Amino acid sequence: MRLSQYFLPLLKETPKEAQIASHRLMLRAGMIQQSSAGIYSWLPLGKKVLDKIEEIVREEQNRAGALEILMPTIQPAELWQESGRYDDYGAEMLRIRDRHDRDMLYGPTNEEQITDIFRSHLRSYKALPLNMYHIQWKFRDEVRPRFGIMRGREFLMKDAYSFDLDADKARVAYNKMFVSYLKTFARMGLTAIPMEADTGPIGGDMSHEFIILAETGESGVYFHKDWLNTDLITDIDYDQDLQPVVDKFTSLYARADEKHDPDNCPISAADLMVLRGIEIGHIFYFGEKYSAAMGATVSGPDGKPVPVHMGSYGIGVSRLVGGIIEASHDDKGIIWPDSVAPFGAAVVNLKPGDAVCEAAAGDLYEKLMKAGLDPLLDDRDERPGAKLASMDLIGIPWQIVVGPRGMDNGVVEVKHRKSGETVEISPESALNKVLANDIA
Ligand code: P5A
Repeated sequence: MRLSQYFLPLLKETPKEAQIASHRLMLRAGMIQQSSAGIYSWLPLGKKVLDKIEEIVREEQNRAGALEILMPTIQPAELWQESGRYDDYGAEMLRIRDRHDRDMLYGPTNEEQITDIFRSHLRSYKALPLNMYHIQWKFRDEVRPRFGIMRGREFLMKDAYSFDLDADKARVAYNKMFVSYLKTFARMGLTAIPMEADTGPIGGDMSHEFIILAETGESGVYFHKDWLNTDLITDIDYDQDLQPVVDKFTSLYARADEKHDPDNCPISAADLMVLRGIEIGHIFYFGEKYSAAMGATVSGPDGKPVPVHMGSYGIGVSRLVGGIIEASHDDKGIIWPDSVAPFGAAVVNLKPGDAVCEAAAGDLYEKLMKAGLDPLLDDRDERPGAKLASMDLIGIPWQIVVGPRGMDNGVVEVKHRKSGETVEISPESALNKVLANDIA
């Protein structure tokens, strides 16, 4: 992408309304624009990152055996009256009436909708296990939308729903999602700690929140200090018994604040960390709560109908954009992990119009593009300092800077955003270094 042909409305001033780094940086980097309280447009750079995160989530859901579907944003009130949540959900639910005076709502979550799909088609335990998910916008009329997309009113969620014959089998489904979440977040460079949590309006008796640590996080968290040295999950065989893996992760103390009882804490004060964090995912087992209320039954091996056991599993896809920035930035701007970076590399031409610089920058840009790195070419007519600062701000992992002085000596400058490493080498060596992701 040539920056001169892109839409990247960078802000020079720090926006006053933004209280935390991720919100500030997303506005300054031209990623989002507020439409109304807690509701945002995603501009090209922001949309690119959002899509990359969504794709990692999708790949890992598919790998764990979940099937992608797409349910609507607008749901009929009847379904929620059946489950009893239409009244319970209160003012957080955006209620709508259509032209036929039918009560509708903008979905804050989809347990009822998926239960309705299940009961319309499935009658036998032989169709189980089944796990279906979608990645869809939600609306919750939050009392205090804040921190930009972090606590929005409209936000993108991945929500999966599992169906099993009994509690033991539902546990297998829960474990698959538990482990796949650790893998999903690790791919984004995040260490997410699963914490025992309350179930709130979703219901049920078992749940874990996945929390990344951040000073500006909204959740208080209590956990064993060894969590800070836990290995990230890499490869998983979903056909094996995952209980030992889950046990390994849950044996180490970790509680969301509402579940932590200081008088009955099993670990010593010396081992206990008390910090703040951001909830990026939340999984629930609620058994027959919705299936019993809505008549989602299957005939078991003995032919008798039983309500299916269900769980639901959420990831805050749009919140993750902010979460990753909170976890990875410095005073110059964002530092994207490679896996979600909007562009793999930037070529900065310090002197557009100069034949030598243009040829060298253009050549590097073409080669990076051919290699599939999705590069950004900064060909704007701007001060060199401003160009370099904006590349740091938008956090591209590699920058190759082409300037007239370097070209006189046959060199360009290569900078690695995260390590700060800077070297002057030939354009060819620069290309090889970036393609090899060769950090000194
Ligand atoms: C699980 C999937 C649920 O809604 N039903 C379907 C269950 N869980 S949850 O914890 O309420 O939400 C799941 C994740 O969505 C993100 N999230 C938000 N992101 C941005 N703004 C919000 N207002 C918001 N509310 C929830 C969180 O990451 C949460 O873990």
